Amino acid sequence: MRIDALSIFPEFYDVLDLSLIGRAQRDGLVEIVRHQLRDFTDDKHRTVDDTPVGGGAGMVMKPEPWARALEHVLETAGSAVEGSGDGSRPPVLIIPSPAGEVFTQRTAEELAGAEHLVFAAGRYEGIDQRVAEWAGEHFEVRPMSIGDYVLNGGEVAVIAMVEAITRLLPGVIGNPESLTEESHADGLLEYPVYTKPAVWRGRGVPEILLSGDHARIAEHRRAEQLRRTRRERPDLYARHLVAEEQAGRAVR
Ligand code: 6GU
Repeated sequence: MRIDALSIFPEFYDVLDLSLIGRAQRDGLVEIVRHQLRDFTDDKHRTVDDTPVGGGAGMVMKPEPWARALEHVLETAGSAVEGSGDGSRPPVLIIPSPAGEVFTQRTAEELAGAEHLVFAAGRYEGIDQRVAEWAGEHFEVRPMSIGDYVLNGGEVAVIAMVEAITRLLPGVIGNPESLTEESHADGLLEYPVYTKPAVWRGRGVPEILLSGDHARIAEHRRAEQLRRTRRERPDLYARHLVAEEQAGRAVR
């Protein structure tokens, strides 16, 4: 997979060189190319923002540097991305925005199947709307939010999305079983986990986990998943009940 990440603060993306994603890059499983948006300006002050047309607070990102930066990505990635050039899918352009579609585990799974992702992190009050319209001629454009709160810019959201997507790529995570057992993999939250010692500061682990009875342990964990999801995420729990009913399974 090829990822291009654009920003006026590309240094934010340095954290992607750490830990599992850092190793995935060194192993050639994913190539992450960072770009400084200001390199695509042509004035002395490398200006990327301007006042909003129609008035209002704050500043808006000018369209031309974004178009030039994205054209540069299309040119440089054209040869680097497998199967690009003719007949293949256009790159996906993800524009982080609190006004976007909410990014979920399902989105991460979908995007993990893409060949080429481009992340355009804006600052200020956002990017001139015409950039997304223009980009639709060259990219599959996806405005994306990572939740119902406001960040100062898209960079932290890009890091979250890149991590959620790349950890799903084959070979990034050593034990792929951990992907199927984790929260959200099956629409439920993960069960609580424990390690040794069996009693710590007067608190024991659930007795059944020490029994060696794998069927009963699985049953216990499933019940814990349901209990936790019902308590912490009634929205997910309601969806789960509907899905179980539709699958014709009895619901406790
Ligand atoms: Cl993707 N960007 C910004 N600036 N704020 C956000 C967000 C994205 N998702 C939630 N809040």
